[in-house]
Amino acid sequence: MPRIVFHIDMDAFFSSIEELSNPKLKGKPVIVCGDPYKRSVVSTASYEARRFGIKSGMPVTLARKLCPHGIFIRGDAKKYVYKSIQILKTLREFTPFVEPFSVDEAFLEFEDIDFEDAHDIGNSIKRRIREVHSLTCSIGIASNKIVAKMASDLNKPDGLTIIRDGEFLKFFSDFDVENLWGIGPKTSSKLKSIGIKTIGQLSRFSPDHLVKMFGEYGRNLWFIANGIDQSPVIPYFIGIEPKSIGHEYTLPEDSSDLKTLLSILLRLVEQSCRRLRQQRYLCDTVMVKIKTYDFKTITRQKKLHSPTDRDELIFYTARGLLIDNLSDKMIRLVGVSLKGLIDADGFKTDPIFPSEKRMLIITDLIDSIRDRFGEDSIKRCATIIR
Ligand code: TTP
Ligand code: MG
Repeated sequence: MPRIVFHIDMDAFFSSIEELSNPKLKGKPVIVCGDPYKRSVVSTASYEARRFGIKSGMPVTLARKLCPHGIFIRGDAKKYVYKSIQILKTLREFTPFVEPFSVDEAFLEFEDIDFEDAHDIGNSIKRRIREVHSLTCSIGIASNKIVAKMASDLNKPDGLTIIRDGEFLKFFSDFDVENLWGIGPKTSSKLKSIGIKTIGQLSRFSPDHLVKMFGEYGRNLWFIANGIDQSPVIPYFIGIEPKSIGHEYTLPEDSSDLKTLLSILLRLVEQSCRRLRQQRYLCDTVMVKIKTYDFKTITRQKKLHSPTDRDELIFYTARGLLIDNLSDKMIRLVGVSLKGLIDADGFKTDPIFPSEKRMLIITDLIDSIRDRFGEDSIKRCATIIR
């Protein structure tokens, strides 16, 4: 029997969890965002709020205009990740082949079942998630990941969509190419420039021609447009290694004041390094992200002399990257990402120079004060913006 793949996507995940914590929110236009009183963006919105045009990624100021009676809630990542892990446990009751895909998505794979069985299993999963977690999800079922993923989006919320072999184009032929999973705005506009607007048109286009245009990726495009995909479902759960650790910050007001920007950068470095140490990693590359007032983003990275988890060393590199890449444009957002993570255990060496020793003692002290009294209990003067 061919394999059958399920894609599970929770409905309005963050806002549904908020409704669980406060049942009075049920049926109301709930909008989960960063700090609702500062300049932040919408993470997600309940389906009631979406009727007013609220979308993920939209600035909160615009969301307030579209939905003035909306209930704006500051998101709580820890709560959502906790729930996400609990849901994965429930999914594992059905098969060990569960691949967590994002905070609210997972792929499941079954062998030795047909689409009739898959339909029943899909309904059982929905029932079980409702029973255990009081949440709804949408499920797509197909014989591969790409088609299952696209199917789960077809009947949201609380949907169950099965796309059997050979039916992909029946469902998606008239969809815009940009709806194909994995296709970004650049690829879709390049396709449109040669007259390929729909998935159906792309599926009929010559794969060789696509290879000429896009290299080997062109052949993939053709496969995807025909609903062909052989990527495996990779089950994993514990010990997921992060690829990077980072933080970013949208300024309350655009600024080009170097002191302010460096102060923000230092705080971001501190936050990132603290997570690095908590998770017992060192990093060997620092990346800085700068978004200017006109939403143009640049990222620049630099490899360190040796792997570290020390605020000062990482800030020194991050500061250089920031200063070298500032123009006269006002800045909207600054971000820091620490990459090339390696296990700190077994790599760390004791500092030789007194200045290094001092740095180590101070960082450890700050960490222990924060562990005991909270993240904001102690601050470097340089991170306080006046
Ligand atoms: P999604 O599954 O894309 O959205 P959703 O679960 O809220 O709604 P849907 O019913 O359409 O699936 O993303 C899952 C969560 O990830 C979402 O609840 C909030 C978060 N998220 C962001 O924080 N920013 C974003 O831009 C997006 C798309 C999601
Ligand atoms: Mg979702």
